[in-house]
Amino acid sequence: MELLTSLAALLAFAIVCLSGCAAGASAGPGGYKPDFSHSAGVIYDRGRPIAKIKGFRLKSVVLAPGEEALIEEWDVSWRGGKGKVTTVDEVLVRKDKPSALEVLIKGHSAGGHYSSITKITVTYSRSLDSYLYEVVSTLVKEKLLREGWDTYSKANLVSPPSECCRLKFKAPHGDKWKCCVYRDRDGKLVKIPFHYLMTPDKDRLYFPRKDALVGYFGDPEGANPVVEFIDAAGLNSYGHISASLGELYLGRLYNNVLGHCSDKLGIRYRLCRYDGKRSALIVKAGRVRKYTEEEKEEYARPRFEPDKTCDFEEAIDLAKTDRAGYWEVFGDIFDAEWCNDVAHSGGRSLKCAGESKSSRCYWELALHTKGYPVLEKGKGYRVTAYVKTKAPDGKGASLECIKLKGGAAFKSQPITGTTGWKKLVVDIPASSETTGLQIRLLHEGKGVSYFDDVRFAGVR
Ligand SMILES: [Ca+2]
Repeated sequence: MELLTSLAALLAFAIVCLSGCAAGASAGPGGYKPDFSHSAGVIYDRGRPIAKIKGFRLKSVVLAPGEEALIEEWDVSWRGGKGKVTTVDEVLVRKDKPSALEVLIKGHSAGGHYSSITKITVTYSRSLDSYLYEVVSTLVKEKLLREGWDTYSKANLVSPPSECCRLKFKAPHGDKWKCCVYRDRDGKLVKIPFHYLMTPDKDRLYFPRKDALVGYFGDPEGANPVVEFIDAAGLNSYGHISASLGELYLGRLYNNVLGHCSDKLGIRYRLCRYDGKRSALIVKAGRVRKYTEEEKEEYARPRFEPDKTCDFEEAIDLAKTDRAGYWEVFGDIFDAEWCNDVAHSGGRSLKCAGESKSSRCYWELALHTKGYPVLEKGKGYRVTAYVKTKAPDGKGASLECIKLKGGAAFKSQPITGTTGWKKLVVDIPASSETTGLQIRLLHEGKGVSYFDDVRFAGVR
């Protein structure tokens, strides 16, 4: 409870200067000296906007003087669960001197079961050459956790919020950074490569209570956003990281099924950015999770790159940053597999099968990977694939391509009956605008289809 007492003291006396402020104040002659100001919900440094305050959110957050915003959206509310703090009671901004600015946001949950006070102190660190957004945030249980006494069921439980911070990064899908790194409970740096699969290395990551960090690293220009934990009282924190989608969540661990928590929870952390040198050391020291053979099999996905013939020989590399697209199966999924003994090229292909005339299953290029082909404006395209079928009954095997804008669908002539390898062709006429393309390898009916060597190419 020590931290909570000190948090209360900090808030009660509205102490402006935390450790970050000390770093800013120590900037000597020749060092950067910030001049923070505030007007109409915007925080400025030397007249340049560095963050916009919208309720519990800070938007377009700049992490170092003169840089572009790295954070698109930073939500400092206690989020998730029925007890989430959604109503803003008060937003106060104060500045006692040019080197520090303080934002105080008070709020409560619907029904008033929980209240929160979040204080963000903005300073500048000369040693990091970064702004420091230091956060002290408390959650207080105001009343009984049940909505009523008459029914004593889990449905009435007003569960405490599960998260206390969410960061959405500006660069979409982690394009700017090589990996995410965090410090685990043993004090070791763990590296999470960026690919688009939601793998176990990205979920429920446990932090030590103090001196933890989590960030996106490896930007050659040295703009690496980092959260440094100072203390987390009662949180048993874990970070729920959704690294591949360019978002980072800081959450707390549920204590038990009843969702009880202490009367007060508190967290203290700061958001800053590390330069290229510091970031490179962290990337080097980080170790990637070792997958078991079972996990490797479970998460294996055939990879796809628009400028190569897709021969279904290789999977997404879980141990490295791999931004290639991949294929997933839909429909009657239990009848589909990545096949190791039938192939048009190499040794592998994708198999779809059906048990009845109405069966339908297909492999589709997963759109959320952003690894799909793009149709340029004014240019025609041809998509081809090879298929081998044992399809005695039903519509057969085909290749289907769907434009992401407008949804126009183009389907090849279906292949029915039992055949050797045949080529499927889809011609896509020139578009009036640039758009992505969804590709499906479709099997309809009773029987089996094998697909291989998908090719996407522009035509004159
Ligand atoms: Ca192959």
